[in-house]
Amino acid sequence: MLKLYYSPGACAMASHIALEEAGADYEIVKIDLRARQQKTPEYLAINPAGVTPALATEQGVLTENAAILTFVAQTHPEAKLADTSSAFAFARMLAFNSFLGASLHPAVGRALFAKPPLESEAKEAALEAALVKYRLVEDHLFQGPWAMGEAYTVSDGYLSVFTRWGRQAGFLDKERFPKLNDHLDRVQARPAVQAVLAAEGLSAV
Ligand SMILES: N[C@@H](CCC(=O)N[C@@H](CS)C(=O)NCC(=O)O)C(=O)O
Repeated sequence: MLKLYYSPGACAMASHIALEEAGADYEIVKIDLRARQQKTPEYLAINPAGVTPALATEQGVLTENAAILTFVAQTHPEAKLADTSSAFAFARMLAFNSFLGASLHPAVGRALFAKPPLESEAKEAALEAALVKYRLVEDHLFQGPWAMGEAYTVSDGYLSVFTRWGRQAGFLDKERFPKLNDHLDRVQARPAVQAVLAAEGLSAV
């Protein structure tokens, strides 16, 4: 059975949503980031990077949401969580997921979770940088009605992690980011996502 190491509401929720949407046989193990459980020798033996998510599989441990999402989509083709109709369509989804992991996530993470927290001008600059990334998704990368077009894919759950953070922090204005807000509402309404929220002890935002 697959085992997902996650922290509630953190980026591992993308992998959690994918597993649930796929109907995968999996269990979850909570890692308390505030208690620094991600830095314990036990967890570092699973993921030496000391971050969540990590997915223990029969072949070994996978880290990085972008890789876990690809693995889940490819090992559960019946769930149709990725467009595999052409190399281009599949690569375009990887490009979107890579942008989320390598560009949007670090920008939003810096604005919201920098330690020590950013102050005044540095905080404003970080927020502005995060908004530039959200704007890129809203105006260019998001295809609609789902992130990658007509069909729901693993990219949708991944994107929703960061739009949840933005909405919770009060900077994902509905008038400035109508597509992202509508998308988040539709993702959070999905039965699989509601099951994930309940399992992580969270509510829709
Ligand atoms: N690129 C990685 C990022 C993983 C990551 O930064 N996870 C955060 C939670 S969103 C974490 O575990 N942080 C704990 C720490 O840095 O100590 C991925 O997408 O899997």
